[in-house]
Amino acid sequence: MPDFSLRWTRAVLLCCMAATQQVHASHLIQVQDSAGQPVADAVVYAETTGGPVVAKNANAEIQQKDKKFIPLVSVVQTGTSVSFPNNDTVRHHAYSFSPTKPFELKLYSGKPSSPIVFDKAGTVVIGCNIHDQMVAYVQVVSTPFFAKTDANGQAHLPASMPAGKYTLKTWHFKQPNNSLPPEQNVQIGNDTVPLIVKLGYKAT
Ligand SMILES: [Cu+2]
Repeated sequence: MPDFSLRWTRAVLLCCMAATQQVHASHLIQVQDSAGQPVADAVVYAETTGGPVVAKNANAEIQQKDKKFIPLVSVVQTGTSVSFPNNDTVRHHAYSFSPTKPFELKLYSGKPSSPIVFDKAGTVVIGCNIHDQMVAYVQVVSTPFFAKTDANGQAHLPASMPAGKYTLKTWHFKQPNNSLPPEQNVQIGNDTVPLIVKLGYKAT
């Protein structure tokens, strides 16, 4: 009997290892806050030494529904056009004072005629002039390799991302004011270890 149980354990271990390798777990990022809690809606992005990359013809959307901006957090590459369709029956007035992209979409219903182009990297905080509780965040990044964490604090960088050295940055809307996203040098490859990012502040 002891012999059997040992063999069984080994079989399970081998099985799990094989499954992990198939998903290229090194593209998986796990974000935790200073208390060790998984952080949802964190933006992770990997920059290369090649310098900024601007997106061509990229589009995104931040809708207004039930007096909320959806999604709360977006990550887009520099050069992306973002439309702001109003799917409420009340009118909204979206604006930002953020130096990265100040803009104003004056009181409107339906879809504003032209999108807003986010042409500079940085953080854009968006509000509504009519509804004070409405807020959205856009993190504009100059790399195509980005992702946002799910409810479990996990994000998958694009599987198409070439193996190599990157600077991995992590941004969250609870990041203390006037601080830069923490960064770390990482090697993206085909190894089985997920990258863990630990933020220096409490985000949950
Ligand atoms: Cu509004």
